Amino acid sequence: TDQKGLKLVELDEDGVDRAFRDDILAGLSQPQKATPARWLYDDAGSQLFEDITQIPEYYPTRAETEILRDRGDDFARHISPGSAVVEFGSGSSVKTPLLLQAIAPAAYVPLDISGDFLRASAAELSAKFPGLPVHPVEADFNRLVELPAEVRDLPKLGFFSGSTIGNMIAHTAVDLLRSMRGTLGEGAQLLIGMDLVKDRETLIAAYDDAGGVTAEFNRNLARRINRELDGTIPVDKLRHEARWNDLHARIEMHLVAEEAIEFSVCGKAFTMEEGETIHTENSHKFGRRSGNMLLLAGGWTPEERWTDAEGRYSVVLARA
Ligand code: AVI
Repeated sequence: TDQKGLKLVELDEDGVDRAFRDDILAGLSQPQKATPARWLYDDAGSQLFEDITQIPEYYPTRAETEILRDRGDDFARHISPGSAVVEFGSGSSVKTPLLLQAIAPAAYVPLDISGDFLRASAAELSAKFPGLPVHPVEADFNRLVELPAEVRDLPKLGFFSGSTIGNMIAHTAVDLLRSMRGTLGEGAQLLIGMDLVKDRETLIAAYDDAGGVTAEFNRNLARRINRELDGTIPVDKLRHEARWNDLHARIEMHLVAEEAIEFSVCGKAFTMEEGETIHTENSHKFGRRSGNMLLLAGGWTPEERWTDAEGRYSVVLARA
């Protein structure tokens, strides 16, 4: 559920999601066609992402879960007792309980823009932790969020898992970190998952699995454009590609035209030459220093850091 809630839907007369249409038309009009990653997560895309978290090559979910499972004692030692856990996103049914179990918080506050996911996962957690006050807040956490009065005087622990921060370019990530700081207040702590730079083969395999699930996840965007924006993209002529961009330390997902194609979206004509791509996602990977630098730029001082046994993934504790 890491980022699928991040959409504010405003429909025009034809029932078209305006923000989606504007982003896609603008993105396809650039010399390097590029679309914001958030549009990958319609219902089908969200399900495909859930499937990705289970595939053998996609290590981040398993590595992060391992850390959350094994480092409970460390969390309990370093996180202020009696904190309110404020989760950015609706929470995962596996990872969130591991954290809550480890630190026995005073309250749990999931923040999500999608009320349905939010209520469903809040209900699930309430059932799992009967004594824990749960206060879901329907809000866009990219902006300042007013926390419920019940938790205002408690120490705060922000929780942002899944390395979703890696899907943002640095200035967007810094904006989000600063908003989180504003929402949680000075002195708050943040527990954040950050995927690590590693050998190219492991990274490419994680984003181009042999079973083709990630390819379907990527191509689903083109299908969604065809369905929702009256598009004529020949999806079968677009090949999924995962690229390592070393300058930016990120995996990029692209849809590559296998031959020259023409199509329209909302009545607007587009062409792609053979080999031309639509850049659909960035997934930045961090080193210890680059991860720390990003947090510092966002107003958070790193305090502790844990990695999985294979050193593929990190969970960082920082303080505002
Ligand atoms: C949600 N996000 C952290 C995933 C990632 O690893 O960047 C999205 C993803 N894209 C392809 N595979 C997974």
